[in-house]
Amino acid sequence: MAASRLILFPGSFPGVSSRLAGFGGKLCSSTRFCSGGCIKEIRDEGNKFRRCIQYSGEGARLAVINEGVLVKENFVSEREEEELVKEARSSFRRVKYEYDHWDGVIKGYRETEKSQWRSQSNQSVIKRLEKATLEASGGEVTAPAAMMNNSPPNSLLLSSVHVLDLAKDGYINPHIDNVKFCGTTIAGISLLSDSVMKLVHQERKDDWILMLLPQRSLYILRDLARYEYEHQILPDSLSYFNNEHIQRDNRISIIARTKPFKTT
Ligand SMILES: O=C(O)CCC(=O)C(=O)O
Repeated sequence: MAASRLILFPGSFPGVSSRLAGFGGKLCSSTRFCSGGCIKEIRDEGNKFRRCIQYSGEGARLAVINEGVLVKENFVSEREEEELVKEARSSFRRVKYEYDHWDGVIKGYRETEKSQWRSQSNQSVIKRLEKATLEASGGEVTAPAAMMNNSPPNSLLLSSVHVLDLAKDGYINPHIDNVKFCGTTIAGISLLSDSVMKLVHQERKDDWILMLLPQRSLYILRDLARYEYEHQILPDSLSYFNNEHIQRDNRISIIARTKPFKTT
């Protein structure tokens, strides 16, 4: 995301495996995760989003139960992924990976905001992403009109999506997206690599959530999970889920966000 939009709340990089030893909940079933994507669907009861989530702490449990965090596997097909990567990479031609973000939030990345996509396939994936973001942000649609941007549901979304290319050795440190630039809901597609997103409550460090983000999946972060938990994409050395190392490779994410509430 654009540098100015990130707020880093200095956090540690606690050892994931030691925390896993005592995790309080596991919503991804006991099935082993294989890089081919054999994650067993958990009890889902009509919700079309699958969850690949582990958590510890009462706040985290509530965030999970209230669907503040969701993961849906295979949101894009392999073919769609290829097209997205091709167009995303063409935006990055001759752009080098950066390792010196001004506040240290992110290492080994390049990024852009994109409002137009050339390929029809990409346009249709972005529409799906935006629809999923809007659906997930249902609370926002019903928020008091005075707090909104006074506009119909479609314009609840930021007009561009954020394309973020993380090098194999790149990672994102704990942060909360700046409320001035982003509303209640963040939705991202993960391409090229599996990864693990970790959320830690900004005050209660033993209140945490791990989200396994398989290649080609969609994740949603919203409400308290978005406002009260710092999120991060773990570097390969800390990339563990359910006691398994989830190998991190070069990863491209495409992220849609709702608009912030008006503050004046
Ligand atoms: O790459 C991602 O999916 C997460 C990006 C992120 O943390 C952010 O832009 O705030």
